[in-house]
Amino acid sequence: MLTLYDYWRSSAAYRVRIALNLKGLAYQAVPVHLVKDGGQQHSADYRALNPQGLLPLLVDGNQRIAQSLAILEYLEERYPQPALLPRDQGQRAQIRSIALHIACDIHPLNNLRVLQYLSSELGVDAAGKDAWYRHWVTTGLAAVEQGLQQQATELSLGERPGLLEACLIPQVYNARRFNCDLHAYPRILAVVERCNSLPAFINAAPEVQPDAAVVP
Ligand SMILES: N[C@@H](CCC(=O)N[C@@H](CS)C(=O)NCC(=O)O)C(=O)O
Repeated sequence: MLTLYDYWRSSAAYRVRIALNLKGLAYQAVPVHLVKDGGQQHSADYRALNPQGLLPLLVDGNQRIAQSLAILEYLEERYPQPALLPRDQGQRAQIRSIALHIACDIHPLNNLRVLQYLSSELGVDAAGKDAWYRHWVTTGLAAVEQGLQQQATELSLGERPGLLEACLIPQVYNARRFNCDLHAYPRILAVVERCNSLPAFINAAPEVQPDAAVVP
């Protein structure tokens, strides 16, 4: 049985939940509350498992893997079918390029600890933090929109979503949570609408996770 250290609102963990569902892999979720108790990701117990102090963390037998993109690539190699990436090398590189843009260039700028640092250490007020958030998310999604326009099909695997959508849908969920205006990104919105009607995405959505009842 696979074990995922998870938090309902973690978009990086949400990527992994989608990928596990797309592959039809059963897993046990262990909730780590990112806010309660000052953030359970900082606890000694969790740090012993993942010194990075971030979610998600996947455990598969004696493998313990942090970093969502490393986890997605591991799942793809270990459980190849159904695939999250196309066979064509060039297409694979294009998809990784967009996924890495989301995971390395957009998401880190709006991560919880970065937002907390802005307010607690640099004295940025709530409006300033929201402006920061929206600036980096919309700038980043503009590049994603252009990348998607160059794709021959709406979904990255033709009729199926894969690794690209596993990264994109959580990022858009975050953007909506912070009221970012997404009207300039029709291709992204079309992909989100299609994916959010599929069971793999419906079942990975933050609001339906068992720990979602525990606020905030
Ligand atoms: N690059 C990492 C990012 C992981 C990450 O930032 N996770 C967030 C949740 S989405 C987290 O654990 N934040 C805790 C914190 O900021 O203290 C990945 O893709 O897994």
